[in-house]
Order: sequence, then C-alpha cells, then structure tokens
Amino acid sequence: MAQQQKIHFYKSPAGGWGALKSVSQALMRQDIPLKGAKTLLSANQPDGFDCPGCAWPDRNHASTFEFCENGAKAVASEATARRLTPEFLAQYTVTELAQKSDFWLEDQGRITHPMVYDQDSDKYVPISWDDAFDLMARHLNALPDPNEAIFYTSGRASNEAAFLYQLFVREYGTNNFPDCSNMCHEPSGSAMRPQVGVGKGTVTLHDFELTELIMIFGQNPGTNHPRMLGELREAAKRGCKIISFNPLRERGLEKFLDPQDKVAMATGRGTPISSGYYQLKPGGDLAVVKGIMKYLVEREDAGEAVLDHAFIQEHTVGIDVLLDDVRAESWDLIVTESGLAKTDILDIAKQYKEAKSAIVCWGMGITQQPHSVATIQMMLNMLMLRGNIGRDGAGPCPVRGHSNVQGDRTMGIWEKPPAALLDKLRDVFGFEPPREHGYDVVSAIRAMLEGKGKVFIALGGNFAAATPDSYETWKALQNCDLTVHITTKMNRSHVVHGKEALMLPCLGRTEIDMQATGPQGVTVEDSMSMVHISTGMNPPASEHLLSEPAIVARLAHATIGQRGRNRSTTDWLWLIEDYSRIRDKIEAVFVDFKDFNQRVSVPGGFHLRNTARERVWATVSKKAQFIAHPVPVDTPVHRARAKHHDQIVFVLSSTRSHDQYNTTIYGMDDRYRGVWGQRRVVFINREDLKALGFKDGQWVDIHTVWDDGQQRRADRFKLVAYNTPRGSLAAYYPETNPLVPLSATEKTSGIPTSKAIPVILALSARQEADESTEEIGDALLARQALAAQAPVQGSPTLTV
Ligand SMILES: Nc1nc2c(c(=O)[nH]1)N[C@H]1C(S)=C(S)[C@@H](COP(=O)(O)OP(=O)(O)OC[C@H]3O[C@@H](n4cnc5c(=O)[nH]c(N)nc54)[C@H](O)[C@@H]3O)O[C@H]1N2
Ligand SMILES: Nc1nc2c(c(=O)[nH]1)N[C@H]1C(S)=C(S)[C@@H](COP(=O)(O)OP(=O)(O)OC[C@H]3O[C@@H](n4cnc5c(=O)[nH]c(N)nc54)[C@H](O)[C@@H]3O)O[C@H]1N2
Ligand SMILES: [Mo]
Repeated sequence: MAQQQKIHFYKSPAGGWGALKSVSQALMRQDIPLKGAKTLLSANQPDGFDCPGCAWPDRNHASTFEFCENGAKAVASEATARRLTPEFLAQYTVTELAQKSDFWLEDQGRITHPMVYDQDSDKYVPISWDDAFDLMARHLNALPDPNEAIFYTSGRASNEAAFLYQLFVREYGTNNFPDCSNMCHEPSGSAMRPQVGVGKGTVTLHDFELTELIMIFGQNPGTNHPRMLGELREAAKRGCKIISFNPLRERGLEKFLDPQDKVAMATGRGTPISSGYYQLKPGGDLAVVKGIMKYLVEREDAGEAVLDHAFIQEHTVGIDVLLDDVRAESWDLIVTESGLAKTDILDIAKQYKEAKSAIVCWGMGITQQPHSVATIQMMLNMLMLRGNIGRDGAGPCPVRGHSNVQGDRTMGIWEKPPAALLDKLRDVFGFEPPREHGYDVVSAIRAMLEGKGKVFIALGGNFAAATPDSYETWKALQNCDLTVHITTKMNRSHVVHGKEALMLPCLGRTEIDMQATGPQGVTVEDSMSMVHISTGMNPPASEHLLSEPAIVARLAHATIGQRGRNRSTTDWLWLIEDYSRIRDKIEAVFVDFKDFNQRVSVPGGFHLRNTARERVWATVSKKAQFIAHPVPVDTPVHRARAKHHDQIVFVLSSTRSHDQYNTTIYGMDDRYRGVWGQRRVVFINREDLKALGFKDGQWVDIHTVWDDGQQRRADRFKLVAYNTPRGSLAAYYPETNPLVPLSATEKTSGIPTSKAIPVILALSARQEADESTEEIGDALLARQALAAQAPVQGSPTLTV
C-alpha cells in the first residue's frame, strides 16, 4: 500500500465530505461495500448492536442513525470480509510474523479457527476448542498459587462476558485483573471516589442541552468521540460557551460540519465549536484550574457573591483548607506552570463565574499525567465551589474510551475489589473469594518479569502494544508458561508470546450470537451510565467462533467446573444457554441492576443510579470532600530539565491519529493534523527546531531521560514543525511506547504517564526516507525489539 507521504495542513471543518470519503475508503479496504453499509445503519439502534467505537452515549437510542466516521471505521474493521485462516498461518513462522507491522497483522482479517503455537515448526496450528480449554485448565490447575495467573480485560467485553470472567477468576482464586482502564480513566475513579463517592461522571446528554458552559480538558473528540461533536455543535449554536484546553489545536474542537446536515454540507461551512481555545503547556491544567479558583476566591473575598454557600454548607467538608491553599498560591507560579497569560486565566474564570451551570469534560491529556489524580480533584473542587454537581446542566464528565470499559468496572473487573462486592459473590455463589488485591497493568508486567506471573489470559485487547516500556513488556510475556488471547484479529500480542500460546477467535458485537435457546444479546454501559442491549445481525465471520461469554464459561467449566476440578457449584454451561440467566445473576449481586432483564428490554435501556448525581455522597464523611493540591513543580520533566540545562529536554505526549483505534491502525493518515501516508512523525514547535539547529522534515531518534540508567529509544521519526507550545512534542502511540518507562506512573492510580515523558532528540544516522510506508510502521519497532537484548551503541543517555 505505497501511499504518498506528505504534510498538508487541513483547513476544512472536522466532519464534512472528508469524513464521508474516509468511510467509503474504509469500507473498500475491508472489501465490504454493500454489507458494511447495511451494518452501519444498525449501529446504536434499539434492535441493533452497540457501536464498538467509543463509549460516548447516543442521543436517542431509539431514533435515527447517527453518522460517525470513526464508528463506521470501527464497524468496518470488525465486519471485514477478510479472513485469517489456518492455511494462511501455515505459510509463516511466528518469527516471520513478528517482523510484520501492527497494521499488517490486523489487516489479514478475522481469525477463523482456534490456534495453538507449535514450538517445533514455530507456527500457529489449529486446535479443537476442547483441547484449548483443557490446555488452559491444565496450566491453571498446575499453578501452586492462583495469584500466578493474570487475567487481562480490554473494555470491549460485554457486561455478561465481564461478569462471568470476574466470577470465574475469583472462584479460581485471584483478583489479578489488570485492564485497559489502568491505562485510561483509572485516575478519574481514584480521584472521584474519595471526593464524591462515585468513580464515574454524573452528567447525562440532557445536561449538555441545558448547560451554559462546557470546559474540555485534554480530549480530542473530533477523532476519538466524533458523536460528541454533534452535542457540542448544538450547544454552541444555542450560545453555550465552550472552552478548550489543549497544547495542540485540534480541528474538531475548532469547527465541525455534520455530514448529515444537507444544507451545511452544500455550503461546506461548519459551526465554530470552541468560544475560547487555550494552548496551555502540557501538564499545565492543574495550574489553570487553580488560577480559576483563585480568581473566584479573590472576588468572594472582595465581597462579591461567587461561591455556592448553601451547597458548600449542606453538602461538603474541607472548604477552609481549600480556600486557604488557593489564597496562598502565587499567580506567578500559576502563570509559569500553566503557560497561559494571567489575563487569559482571568477571562476564563469570569466566564465560569457568570455561567449558571457548567460541565467539565476530560480525556487522556489529563489522566495520563504524573499528577492526574490531583488535577481531577482540583477540577471537582472548581465545580463544587459553585455547586456545579448534582443539578441540571452541571457536573464532571470524564469521557471514557472503550465502548464498555465503564460497564466492565461496574461488573467487577477490578484488581482492588470493594469488600461489599466480594461478600455478595460469596453469598450468592457460595465460595470464599480472595481478599488480597491483585495486579494492575504495570504490576502485572513486573510480576511476569520476575517470574511471579506464569499464565497470562487476555479477554480482548493488545497487551503487548498498548502497555508501556514495550521491550520489558515483551520480555514479560515471553517469560510466561502460557499466554492466551481471546480475540477477533491477530495482533502484536499473539506474536510476542509465552512458551505455549493460544489464539482464540471470538464473535464481535456485529455478529449473531446463537446459543442453545436462540440468538442472544449482550448489554453495555456507556460513558453516562446508560445500560442497553446490543444484538448482532451479521452471520459470524466463521462457524468456528465462540462468543466471549461462551469462551469464559467453557474455560470455567474445564478449570473449576464439572469438566475440571469440580469445585464450583455454578452450572457454567447452563448459564450461557440463555444470557438472561447471566443477567439474573448480575441482578442478584448488584442492587442497582434490579429487574435487569425487564429494564434492559425497553428500547434505549435504563440509567444506572449515580449517587453523586442525586447529591448523596458515598464517601467516608458522607459529604462531598474538597481536597487541595499544590501546583506541581517536581514532575519527572521538571527534574530532567533542572539537571540538564545544556540540552533541550522536551515533554513528549503520545496520542492517537485519526486513523487508528488504539493499537489497531486503520490507515496512515491523520487528516485533521495534516499528516498523510505516514505515522512516524513528531510534532515540534518551529522555534525549538531553530534552537536545536534541526530542520522540518529531518529524521530524529527519541531518547527518554529517566532515572534508572536504562536506555529507552525509539528511532526514526520525521520532524514536523507544528503549532504546539515550546518544549512540547507529540507523536503517535503505540510507536512511542518503548519510551514510556514502567516506573513512569501516577502514584495513587498507577496509570502510566504516557502524555508526559521527558525526552531528548538526536538526528538519526540515516536521513533518507524509507521506501515504503509499511516499512516505517511498527515493523521497525519489532526489529528494534529483536535487537533490544544487545545494548545500543553510541547513543546519548541522560539520567535524572
Ligand atoms: N477513533 C478512535 N476513537 C477512540 C479511540 C481511538 O484510538 N480511535 N480510543 C478510545 C479510547 S480507549 C480512549 S481512552 C479515548 C481517548 O480519547 P482522548 O482522550 O481524546 O485521547 P488522545 O487521543 O490520547 O488525546 C488526548 C488529547 O489530549 C491532549 N493533551 C496532551 N497533553 C495534554 C495536557 O497536558 N493537557 C491538556 N489539556 N491536553 C493534553 C492531546 O493533544 C490530545 O488532543 O478515545 C476512544 N475512542
Ligand atoms: N503510549 C500510550 N499508551 C497507551 C495510550 C496512550 O494514549 N498512549 N492509551 C491507553 C488506553 S486509553 C487504552 S484504553 C489502552 C488500550 O489497550 P487495549 O484495550 O488492550 O488495546 P486495543 O488496541 O483497544 O485492542 C485491540 C485488539 O482487541 C481485539 N478485539 C477487537 N474487538 C474485539 C472483541 O470484540 N472481542 C475481543 N475479545 N477482542 C477484540 C483485536 O484483536 C484488536 O487487535 O492503551 C493504552 N496505552
Ligand atoms: Mo482508553
């Protein structure tokens, strides 16, 4: 797929004709012009499936089709006509496959048969489902301690699959549940639970219709939550202020043209989205929020009625400490660390003060930071000062990623389960669940490296590519006795495997899930706590696929059920004959799921209770808690800069292009940022280029500055002069994951800080472009990894 590489800045609004063109290209790529189009019309419909794209709710689940470019690409990628067969796999050794790019691996299509790694031939060969389950059961039952097994989850798994999975794993004996949430919105939960008693957002779409101000921190909805743009457009049109905070100017936050708006499409004119756009310094959000609060407190101290005293009095504790802390913070520090002028901050603060209601949205630009929990708590403080929680048009809105990541957590996929959940599992299922907390993503990698994690099973996702410190993670997986991936397509995690390995193909959301009593639907929970049913309508990609609930149930049956050690009193195979039986069990464990089957049969589903939304505070004090934090001045980036005056230490943010879904690469373009036909680019401020003496278009190697003496580098990125604050860089993930040290985590939540890596740049030895785009993809990463055991010669290492 040789494609012209160019940088050509994008001037049109987000959406528009570009979006339509891109969808038709995606359908063509997957060889599905007609069927795909029909499939798209069923996305997010009451009798259709939940879009596997993102967790943004849909306006009216029971109404018309809502066009979404990247949702369409996600569906097309799953509904592809391409197939990865045993015959295809017979042509390649796994060593050969490991040299292919991530793009190539997934591009081969849907896996048709369960496959097992054969050491003698170094190939994946077919295996029967029964033999696959027996192999897993044998390994699991041979472990002296169940805590030597690790069970990963990616946030696409349905509530039914996730519930069975956590039940099986806890009955087997461990809480080792690393999940994608650990790399995503973990800090949002960690911050909000002690503060307001729930770890989720409190707003609904209705609040977006009512609010007077929306602040968007560290989120790129034009690419990652395109349907959110429809909501923002409506808000902007009725005069709601929208203020965006982002080091980069993201097109979708500037202007949007709805492809379904025929009149606007004819003129090509979009609707301006943000009324204010602030290119703050990376990591500068806490300082901005503190500045806003400082202004509010100054006005209040000057006699103006700014704070919501009734709310503060009745519902909160800790106000005095917060006010004193805010008063004591210096404007100079706020300005230096935010990178914004004081006049800008005052301007924003005035708008916040005037707004009768406000919503604060945030994404990965906030969570993947060394002080993410503190920043989120400060945003909540800011909301609470004006009573902006638990009333119409107001509240926090962490915008979730994977389409059911929130539901998976609700179902108990959590390495730190609350005691109440475990008690309930004990009472309902008659076994004593383990109480000891399990591994999250980073501690799971460490456990595997240290030989304490021996069996790794993944319900979806791409652990090898999504996690930090790629080469360490790869060693960790290779250290396992058995690695298993329940999956739709082949990815990096299948070719970086344990001594034994299984690749188990499952049904996707779009496909008919036929069980003993007939076709089944599954349920999911979106970013705003709406639970609804999802029913596939395409024939399965292959007759050999099993559903995720069926795979989990049969694994449980083989390991602890009647076919295995028979410890379990649960009849696993009966449960999956009819998923409403699983939902009955979910209802028995979670009170908020009362009448689950009945409520979920209503088109559009139901809203899960959210106590903070009702101003009921499930915290220790039974009140909402103000929690003060200083402006951070001692992050790894600060430390690296303090130590290396002679070098320009940049802060690198790893982000998503417009043509990828996490580690799944759909194509090589990042349309809204003007990047075409390539992914190995690094965005840099023009003045920084001058200071380095480098030129736009030159090739550089990126080196991490860290404190453990270990070398981390990612080679050959093309410099792209870009509108980004001085001292900051942005490049795509997963290519940049080798640069993120395992120890680069936020302390409370353990999230890898992949938006804030201190790095330096060095010109690459070779300055010519590679011949084909695929070459510049992740094949490079793979090759580097093969060489990673050998120390890299002659490259600069800086430590802090
Ligand atoms: N098409 C598509 N949709 C997706 C995904 C996908 O990969 N593709 N992924 C899904 C998943 S799992 C998730 S979690 C979400 C992710 O959706 P987002 O949260 O939008 O994630 P990112 O693309 O990583 O973008 C983060 C944004 O933060 C900005 N940023 C970086 N550092 C800072 C900072 O210090 N402060 C501020 N204020 N901003 C900063 C970046 O410039 C970027 O605009 O999307 C979901 N939806
Ligand atoms: N540097 C850096 N690292 C990051 C991030 C970042 O911004 N920067 N973002 C982080 C975030 S927010 C997240 S959520 C994680 C994502 O981490 P993961 O969730 O582990 O990764 P994905 O790329 O979403 O997983 C894609 C794979 O899921 C499988 N799959 C797709 N559909 C299905 C299905 O229906 N069932 C099953 N069983 N499998 C399926 C396919 O094989 C596909 O290859 O990455 C994190 N890593
Ligand atoms: Mo995510």
